[in-house]
Amino acid sequence: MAASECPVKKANIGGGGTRNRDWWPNDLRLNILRQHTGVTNPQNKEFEYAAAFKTLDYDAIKKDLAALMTDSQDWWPADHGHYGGLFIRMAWHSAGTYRVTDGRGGGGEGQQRFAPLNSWPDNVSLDKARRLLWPIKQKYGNKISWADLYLLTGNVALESMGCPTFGFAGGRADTYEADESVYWGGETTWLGNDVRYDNGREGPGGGGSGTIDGDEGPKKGHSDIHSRNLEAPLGAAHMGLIYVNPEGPDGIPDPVASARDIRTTFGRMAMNDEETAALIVGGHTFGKTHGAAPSDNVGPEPNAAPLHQQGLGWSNKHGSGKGPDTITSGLEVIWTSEPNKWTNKYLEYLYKYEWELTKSPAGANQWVAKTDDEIVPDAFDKNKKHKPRMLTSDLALRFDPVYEKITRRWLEHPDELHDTFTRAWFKLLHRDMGPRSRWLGPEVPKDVLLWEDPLPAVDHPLINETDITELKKEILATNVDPTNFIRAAWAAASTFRGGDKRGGANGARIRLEPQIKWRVNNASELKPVLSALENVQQKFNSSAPGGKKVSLADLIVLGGVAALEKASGLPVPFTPGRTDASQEQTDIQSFEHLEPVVDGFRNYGVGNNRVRTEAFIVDRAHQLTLSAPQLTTLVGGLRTLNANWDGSSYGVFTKQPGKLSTDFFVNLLDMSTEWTPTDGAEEFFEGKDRKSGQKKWTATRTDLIFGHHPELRAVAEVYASADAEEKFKKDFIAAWDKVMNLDRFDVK
Ligand code: HEB
Repeated sequence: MAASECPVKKANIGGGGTRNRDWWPNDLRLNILRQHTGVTNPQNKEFEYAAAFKTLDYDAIKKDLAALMTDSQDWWPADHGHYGGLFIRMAWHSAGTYRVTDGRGGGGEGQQRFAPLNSWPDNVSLDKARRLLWPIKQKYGNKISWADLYLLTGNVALESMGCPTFGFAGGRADTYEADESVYWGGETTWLGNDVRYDNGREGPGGGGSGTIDGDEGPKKGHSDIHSRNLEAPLGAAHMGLIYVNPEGPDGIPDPVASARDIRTTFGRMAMNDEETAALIVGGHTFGKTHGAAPSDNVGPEPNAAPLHQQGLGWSNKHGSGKGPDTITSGLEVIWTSEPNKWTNKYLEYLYKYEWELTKSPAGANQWVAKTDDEIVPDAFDKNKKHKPRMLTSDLALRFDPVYEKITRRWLEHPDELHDTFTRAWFKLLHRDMGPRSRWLGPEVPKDVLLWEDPLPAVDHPLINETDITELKKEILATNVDPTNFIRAAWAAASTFRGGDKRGGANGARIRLEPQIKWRVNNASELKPVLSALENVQQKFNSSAPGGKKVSLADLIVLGGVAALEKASGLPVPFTPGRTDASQEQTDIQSFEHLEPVVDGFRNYGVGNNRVRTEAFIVDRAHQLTLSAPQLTTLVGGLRTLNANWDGSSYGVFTKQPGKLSTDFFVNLLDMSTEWTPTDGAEEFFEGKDRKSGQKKWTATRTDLIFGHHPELRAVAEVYASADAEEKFKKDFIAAWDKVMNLDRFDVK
């Protein structure tokens, strides 16, 4: 980009000029650890969204939303007199960015208001949908977040068109700035996909799963649409799309190849073949697509649009620019003859007709039924009728043999389609909400679903202070090295990911498949710890009904607490109330996505030529919702506690391993030590005394980043100072306690 195109670099005011990120684009990005703070949030400090939502007149807002469906506005008239299709698409695009691979994306934060999502090519016209909702948002104010409102509106749209839903839960608090944490791909052009397929490869287990990256480094992929692999953790075939190209992979109208892309991308969203097919069939039962004329009529997206458009984008100079002249996707399809009604007509037409490739008025590939039946009503002109039409991605549901088997069954059994669709829709909208204790409102379904990672309810009195003291003594009296209790507690709790609020110590799933087998959990060390805790539990638990009991999940965390008290000499808080999930309550395949490939907190694994090792710990700290100071405290503390996954001494810069101290920081910043790499990749280092040349310490990149990165070093200096001992211990214990309780939505 020519300098003249970037006025910001030239702006001679605060924030202007060439910035650090321009000079050093590969610098470690700590900005994701300081998002959504009180500084950006306009609500009062005391504001609690859950409490506000409980005061919402739920029936009244649903009535208002139902009325809005047919209240067509001149500035954006409703197709067929009903906004249902548009609002379903809004809700689906809001939730549909979720990917199970890293738990990020999804509808949980109201991010469709912010860039890049507000301006994604796939979100054209949803700026209008959101704006249609403003009067209702304004009326109910803080009682409903935008995040909840987008999704609830999709639900009400379905209901208003004769499709009873599976339920709805509120509870998604809004954020007030763009979420910079999500990797949306490395492409620099909209709708590009060169990076994601060039670097793509299947993760362990293949078939659409995947990890952020393995330690082998990226394999060279290829762009053959029949065999290419999509880079993890991505869930979309192009930069700026929710899932796949509707015209077929890279625009090639090949329904079978389209099915392949659909399976991969919907699989990344944790949907199986049935759920995927049901979502597409159910969704495209409603509404229409918009491609009245070539897309060069369309102006810039909201984020690039002129100021006076006030956040709306894609102004369209074709005809009236709206209603029958609307240009959204550039495709021009109406799937059924009753686009405002829940019917089985999508499947009926899909199988009744043969399909012929044609072009939309905008020149895009789409399909038209080989028939003279003009049975589909025009969206605005009562005297006009059309032939049924489909997208390449729709035909995938007939021409892929697996989808075909499923959709032919539904052709005969529409009730099964309704059941699968409404359950999959509910999952789509709620997949990233975390445990049921966060689900609010009168429409929370009673059925317990495996994907919610269910936990049994507490069915016994909780342990009290006396019990806790007693149990801690019992734990420390076992023959297990206390460090191993710290490792086990950390291993259990640190599976949490803020993105979709899964994982954590509750449920004691660390003792179950797949976690018990994860290499990072070092089963040969972990198993004896768990059996020692089980012995303590058996001794404590009373068999009498209503008698005293403690869960293993509580004991795993309490073990860490007891060991940390011993190592620090200070009291460590503990909040009981966890329960133990069973293997049947644990979806093994779904939990595999939580396995760390690199975990700097435990000095596990190394990066690759795209993601350096130290970037992984920032990614993980973000999942653990930690700030940069909390990250620093925890790493320094865990090293002196000797908590590396395999007991190695990398970063254990202390003469007294196992004791909580500031030694990590003191020794890291000690100028008498000189560091040199011991391998070509510069992953491991040796610290020698500058004068004597004697070897003192060994370290990883994760350890040394705290001396290298200016902001992390600034925090490390605070903890290395002579006056820091007490502050450090307190900060460490507070951060530790935070991590132990990240999943305790039941007590927050
Ligand atoms: Fe859909 C629409 C594509 C899935 C729902 N879509 C649409 C369109 C397109 C599409 C292109 C058009 C837009 C405009 O306006 O133009 N999709 C697609 C694809 C896929 C899908 C490619 C994957 C395969 N959907 C889906 C789902 C759902 C949906 C899953 C839900 C559930 N869509 C929808 C709706 C609509 C659409 C409702 C309509 C809208 C209106 O009406 O406006």
